[in-house]
This record gives sequence, C-alpha cells and structure tokens, in this order.
Amino acid sequence: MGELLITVAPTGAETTKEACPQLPTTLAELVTAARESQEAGAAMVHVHIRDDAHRPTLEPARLAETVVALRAETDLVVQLSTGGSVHDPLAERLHVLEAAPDSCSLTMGTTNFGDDVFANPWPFIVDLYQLSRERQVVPEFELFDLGHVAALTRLLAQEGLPYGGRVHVDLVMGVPGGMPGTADALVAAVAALPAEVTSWSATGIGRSTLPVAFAALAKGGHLRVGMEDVLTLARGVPVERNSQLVERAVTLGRLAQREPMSPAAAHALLNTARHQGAA
Ligand code: KMH
Ligand code: ZN
Repeated sequence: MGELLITVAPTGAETTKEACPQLPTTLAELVTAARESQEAGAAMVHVHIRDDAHRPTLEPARLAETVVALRAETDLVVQLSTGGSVHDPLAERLHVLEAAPDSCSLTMGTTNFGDDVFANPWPFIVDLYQLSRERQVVPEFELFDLGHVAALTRLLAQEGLPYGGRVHVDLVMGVPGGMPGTADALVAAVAALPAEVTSWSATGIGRSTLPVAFAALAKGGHLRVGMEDVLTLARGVPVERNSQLVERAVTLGRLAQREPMSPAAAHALLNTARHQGAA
C-alpha cells in the first residue's frame, strides 16, 4: 500500500484558547507544534492562524509571515486553510492564496457545521480553484459529505486538473451536519471518488477519529490528525501536544505495515511548486 502521508492540523478555528490553553495559537506555538509533528512523522501541516487575542484571522501579512516561518523551521508541505472559520467572508478566503503556500484546502460544498453553516457556493469553489492554478498552489479537496464527492467530479470535468496535475482529497468526517465518521460512510465516499483522484486521506472529528483512521488504513488511504479535529486521546485524557496524535498515527500506520512518508516524498506526491523547483 506504500508509505503513509500524515497531515497534522494543529489548531483549527473552532476551539478557543480559554477552553484549551495547550492549543497552538501563537506563531511560536504553531511552529513548535509543526516541528514536533515533523519529528514524530508528519509530512504536511494544515494551518489556521489566530490573532493576538487568539481569535481566528485571515490577516494577509500574518498568513504570509506564517508560511515563511513554517518553511524556515520545517520541511513540511505548508497548507493554508481557505475554509477559515464559519464567519469569514468569501472574499477574504480568496486572499489566502496571496501568502503563497504550497497547498490550500478547498471545500467542495456548503455544509451545516454544528449550529452554523460553512458556506462554499459553487461560483466561489470555481473562483478559488482557478486562482489556485494561477498561483501555483496545489489544492487539497476537503469533502465533508457524499455530495461533495459529486461536486469534485463536476469540478474536474468542467475545469480540468489542478496545478501540479495531482488530485489529493481529504475526507473530513463526523462534523455535525456532514457525513458520519463511520467505516460505512468512508467506504461509500471512497467508492465514489472520481478516477482522477491520485491520493486521499481521512480524518474523523472527535470520537470518530479512531474508527475513521482504522477504516482509512484498511482502504489504503492516508491520515490527517491534530487538535483541529480531536482534543482527547481517550475519554478524559486531553491531548497535550499535537505530536502525540502524530505518534499514534505512526503506530497505527506501522501496524498496517506503512512507514510514515517524509516531507520530501509528500512534496513529490502532491507535485508542489517547491518540488518542481518553481517556488
Ligand atoms: N473551520 C471550518 C469552518 C478548511 O480548513 O478548509 C472549515 C475548515 C475547512 O476547517
Ligand atoms: Zn481546517
């Protein structure tokens, strides 16, 4: 089945610093989390940033500074979230690409998100996709629902392949409002992926993290882990460092006879601009 790509999503936009003081919200904390995660076996980092009050922000200069710092301190594929928080305006989410990350998330449809709505109208998806190609940023397609799989098929048929020519997907499962974090849902989503998909990972939110990880490994997929998605290692056992979740993913991967992929191999898998020598 080959090597295992482990993506770490250290922060997210939903958990507050007050609720979880160990959440990496400052640049220094984020860089430390990324470095520790790389040492533990991660090859890509999915990044949400916070402002000085630890609130989610898409402030362009701060995003650019973050990309520079992560590139200086790690070899990880640096993926900026274009999803941001449910409150971020679409226009600000398009500006994320100006920070010149290796990769960006690109969610393939609107979804209920707990009590909120995570808006991704079709024209926005197409604009973001075209912009990612212009700016030589490799998109990671975030699929929260089976309908998002169909939307990805539509996008590829309408717009062609992304920058780099690889189609990498992440199944985000168990969000209240999206597809459940179950093996059955994962199998259905993977079976429906368009033929152009070259690699896929999965993550399960909260208590679905382990069932989704086991199902993803059983189906030959890659893993995303991190405090964006889960804050406990077991009932009543809080995550103290993102690298603990990466270490657990490495252990699961080794049981499945899959060694963690290096950052260089992840750059090659996704054919990032840095891999091509274009950045
Ligand atoms: N925070 C969610 C509303 C992404 O990063 O692109 C969106 C999200 C997906 O986390
Ligand atoms: Zn995210």
